[in-house]
Amino acid sequence: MRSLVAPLLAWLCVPACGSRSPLDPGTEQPPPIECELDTECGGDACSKGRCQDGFCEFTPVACDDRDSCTEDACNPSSGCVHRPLTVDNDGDGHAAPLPGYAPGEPGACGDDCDDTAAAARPGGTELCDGRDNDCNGVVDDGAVYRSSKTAPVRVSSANAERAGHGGLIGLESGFALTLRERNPNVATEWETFLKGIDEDGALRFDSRVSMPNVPIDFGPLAWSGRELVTVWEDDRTSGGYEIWFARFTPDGAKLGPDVRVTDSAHFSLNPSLLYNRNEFVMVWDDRRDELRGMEGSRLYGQRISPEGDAIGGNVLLTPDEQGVEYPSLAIGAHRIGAVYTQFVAPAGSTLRFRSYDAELRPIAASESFGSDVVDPSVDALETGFAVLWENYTDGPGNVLWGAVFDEQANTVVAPVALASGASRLGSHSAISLGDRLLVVWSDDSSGNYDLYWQTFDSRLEPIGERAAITANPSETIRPSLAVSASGSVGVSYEDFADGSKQVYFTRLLCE
Ligand SMILES: [Ca+2]
Ligand SMILES: [Ca+2]
Ligand SMILES: [Ca+2]
Ligand SMILES: [Ca+2]
Repeated sequence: MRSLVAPLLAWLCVPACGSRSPLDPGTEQPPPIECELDTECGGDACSKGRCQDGFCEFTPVACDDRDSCTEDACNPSSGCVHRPLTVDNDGDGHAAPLPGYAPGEPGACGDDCDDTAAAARPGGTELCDGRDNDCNGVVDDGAVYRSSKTAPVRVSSANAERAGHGGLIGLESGFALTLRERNPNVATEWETFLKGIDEDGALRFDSRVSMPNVPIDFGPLAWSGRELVTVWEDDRTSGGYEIWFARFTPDGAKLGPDVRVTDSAHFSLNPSLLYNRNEFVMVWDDRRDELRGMEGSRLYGQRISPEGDAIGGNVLLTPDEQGVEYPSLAIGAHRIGAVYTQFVAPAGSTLRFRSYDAELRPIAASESFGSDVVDPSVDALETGFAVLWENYTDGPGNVLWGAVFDEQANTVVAPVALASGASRLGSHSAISLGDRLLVVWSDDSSGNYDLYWQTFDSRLEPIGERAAITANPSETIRPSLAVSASGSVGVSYEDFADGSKQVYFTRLLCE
């Protein structure tokens, strides 16, 4: 009986085991091994041999550990290997959840709500440190903030003719931000820097983002717990702007060369960046499809591993829409939320919210809403994704709007004015604390643009009164917010107080 098995298997394999022809020696099974004793059959740690009816029979070792959070495999020399599907990057004893799972929910294989910080883990004690230390979904539970009484610090270089800033992010020690500066002694119009500052704004490091004489734009920042990433657009290649990124240590040392994300026949612009608990996600607007008759830009995305390697290729995120720009991203409990502008005739620039899974597959989309929309942002709250935006018609509007959508893109809070009353309101930034949203914006209610801040609950109801961050005679615009490990909220912004546009830093203190 046994002698029939091997030839029978070989015959069964002809149609079933690949595309090679039956004559291809690659499809032949090894000839049966004749034996009298089990010891003649050998085998290894993954396949036990025994002698049965005069021929060796091999039985694969079952490596199923019945744990859905491990990948079962067999090593011929050492035997079964059960590799955990999730890892504990910050070493606090709790792994990050699998992509698409909320921390600690069934199937998540991890319950660390923030695997970039050992100070945040289930069972931790809440501190005023910008982290959700006890993983209850709320950052710095119950903390209140007050404006710092110390004078703002200029962050842009003393010799910069003018400067602007991109991203701001909190680190274990202080903050990092991206700036571009115009220096009269340098050939390129702009140079872009990654600067590290301490809690008081004093310079810790000053690194160039890209090589000299590559005219690049500043971009957003993300932090994996080990490395900083910034992504930007530049036109060093012919044929239009492309998306690039670079990685840095928390001390500002650049890790490897610039990495090109797009190879698009047309402009790729306005990248947004997110650390999606396990990997980086970049989304930008791209005009590559105009050459195929599509009008206007569409959104594309790219996943990047923590080590800086591409995961798959560029992904088209808005297949049914054209004329979309200015994406902003946030990570919710299960989904990535994205908001972007969409040009719709005759309404003009409207907004759309979409959710995606961890592989950037679209889950749900809102209807278009708003009119004359500019400067959209999104942050994840316990109630859903808070979308904020402004208006621009013939000039800046005078309202900062907000709305909340759930992960299925249903409206949780309909559009509501978060700030109004000035004649012009020009820019904003927000950070989520889980159950509340800290918002800073620039308006001219003092007679010129100054910065104001206010906290809103997760239904966008105001908590307390608005308060001024700046009160000076110069125009103060474009705030960015980030929270540091000391719990203070860093505010970087642009101001003309020195006679040209420069970048400054101040902070709100956590109590
Ligand atoms: Ca962890
Ligand atoms: Ca953690
Ligand atoms: Ca908490
Ligand atoms: Ca905390």
